[in-house]
Amino acid sequence: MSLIANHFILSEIAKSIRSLSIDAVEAAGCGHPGLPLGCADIVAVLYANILRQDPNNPKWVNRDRFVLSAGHGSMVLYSALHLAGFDLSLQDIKNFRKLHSKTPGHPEFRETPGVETTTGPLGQGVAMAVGMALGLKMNEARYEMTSQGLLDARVYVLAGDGDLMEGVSSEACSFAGHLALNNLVIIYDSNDICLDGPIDECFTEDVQKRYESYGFRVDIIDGHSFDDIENALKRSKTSEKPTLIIAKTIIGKGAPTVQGTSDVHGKVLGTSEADATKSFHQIPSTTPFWVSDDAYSFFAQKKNEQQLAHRQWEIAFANWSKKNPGLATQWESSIAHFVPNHLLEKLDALQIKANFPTRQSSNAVQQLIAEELPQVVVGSADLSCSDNTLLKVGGVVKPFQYHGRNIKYGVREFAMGAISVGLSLQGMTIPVCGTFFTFSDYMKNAIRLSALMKVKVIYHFTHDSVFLGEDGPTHQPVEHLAALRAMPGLTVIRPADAHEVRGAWATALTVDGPVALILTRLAAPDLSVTSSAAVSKGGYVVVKESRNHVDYVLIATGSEVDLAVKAAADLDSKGYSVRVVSLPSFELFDAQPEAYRRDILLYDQPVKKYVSIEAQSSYGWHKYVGRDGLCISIDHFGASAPADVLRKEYGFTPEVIVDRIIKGA
Ligand SMILES: Cc1ncc(C[n+]2csc(CCOP(=O)(O)OP(=O)(O)O)c2C)c(N)n1
Repeated sequence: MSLIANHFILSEIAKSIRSLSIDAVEAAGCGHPGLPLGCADIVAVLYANILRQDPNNPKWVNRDRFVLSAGHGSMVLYSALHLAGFDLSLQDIKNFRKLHSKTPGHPEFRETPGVETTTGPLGQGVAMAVGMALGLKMNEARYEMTSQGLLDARVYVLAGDGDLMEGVSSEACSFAGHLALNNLVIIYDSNDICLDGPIDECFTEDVQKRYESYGFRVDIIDGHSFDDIENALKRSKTSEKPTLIIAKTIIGKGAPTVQGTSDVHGKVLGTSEADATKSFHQIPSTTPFWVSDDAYSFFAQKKNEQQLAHRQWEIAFANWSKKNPGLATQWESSIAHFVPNHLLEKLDALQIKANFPTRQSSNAVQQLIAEELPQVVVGSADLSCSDNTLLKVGGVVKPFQYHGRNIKYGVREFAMGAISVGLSLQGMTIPVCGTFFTFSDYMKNAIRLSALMKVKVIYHFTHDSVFLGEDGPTHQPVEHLAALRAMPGLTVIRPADAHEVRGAWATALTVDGPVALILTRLAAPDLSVTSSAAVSKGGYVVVKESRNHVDYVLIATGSEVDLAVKAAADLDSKGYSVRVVSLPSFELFDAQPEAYRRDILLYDQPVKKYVSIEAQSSYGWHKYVGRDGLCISIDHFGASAPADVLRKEYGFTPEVIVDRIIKGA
């Protein structure tokens, strides 16, 4: 029989959350008191009576996840984590919003035990939670645990009006409803207020009907009634559908002059309003950062109980492991993100048809990886037959049949990105997701969150230049490589041929954090000079100069390496000495020792001209070619025409390139 907080204890917990939130925001001189004051009752019920967690082991794989999608209300989460006994001290609470604190302005993954994901960009918390819920379902099916309760954790989200207004949550919830993810519960803090004022000025749809049409079960409750909250959360456990609980709350509850208005959303209360709010909630105002002793002692007991439950799970898991040694080994390797050496060796030996476009070589590589690594799951935003992400193994993930390895996200790129981040955060999956490179813009902020959190997602972007042809400029990426290369923490790899594709995948599996593979739909001749192993260094010599001096260093990526090699041969025949460098990844190359980089790019000897050749924007290339270098690039939108016509139009032929190099402009 588990320990249940009664109304008295729940109100002591809610008071403590409000007290800590008021004082932390006052001490920081900034922050968002409105949400914590409005949602303290909901969060009290969740942490006291609903969530199955072990604060001593915040990474326990079968823990319930709580995602504060409305990340601006971070103090409600920090207060709850402190009370529940996570490693977050009162001093940490006092350091709210200070440099290097465990309590940054918005929750940040890896900074605070118990914070499941970084949130703040509204809507994405909901979408990442969908990914976590899907990850739990997929792994429960993969490890045949459906009837055993060993991976039956649930995902709870607290979302505000802003989250539900954002398109990404609509995409993700439409998808969650389709897949019947009944382990997902979204609590909607429906307080009728957003940052700029009342929501009836901008958001008047019927949310209940919308979510019902997605396939959710919807409850409407009083978000300040402990019974309503608890009953709705309990009802969600028996639903065959995901649940939306519309909780009617008062933003800034108890703040006498600002409650129920946008003035309490994101401004400090000030001393007299803070005191009056405390007095309304019967919080002693003489003790700053007051916490109820009853709340502390309830959670102290609860923590022991939670630890025991976790230990019992470990015993049951050990029994399961004995009976299922093969699956147990897979389980451990999935959690450890282990990539066996023999896979890398097999990858290196994989024979790929000559002249395959890199998107197709990549598909051949994926089949091998998927056979060896069951944790790899692949999905596409309705382009799998074109971005070449379909796996032969495993089938498609379907409602109530989650064992598939292919996820059909439909045309929902942003949600695909955020759901993939959630899949990765669940901890047992390496998600791969694909679309045309130009639509990476739709996913951009999800990619950014994966980079910020350093979580592994492999983005599979194809149709990587204007030379995709007739679809025209809407589909032709131009500024996209520069934009992704500018993102800290993301490794961008644009391989030139099948050898480099193999190397790109080996790196994608082993390097820390997210990776974007940039691939072409055009035939990529087997250059035979490129190398799988060298990709991990980001750049290497593919054609060595034929004389003792060097006139030109040509640096190219992807499909333009072939062009560079051809141009170099022509220049050589005209008496010039030329080196060609393939540079599939700026990030990997920049991480090499300086001596290596100087050696590859010949920075210590006189070179007449450095030339970059890449069918995208020149932005960023001058760091390699220098101010006087020549960038053969596409710095304008493309056009609808066959690829060969565009090549001539934009001067991407060996003849024009050679001519420009000799002229130096
Ligand atoms: C994508 C995104 N756009 C804008 C913001 C800035 N912002 C933070 S909170 C907020 C208002 C959200 O309103 P609501 O969800 O109702 O929160 P409440 O006022 O109830 O706290 C806005 C616009 C953001 N964090 N993320």
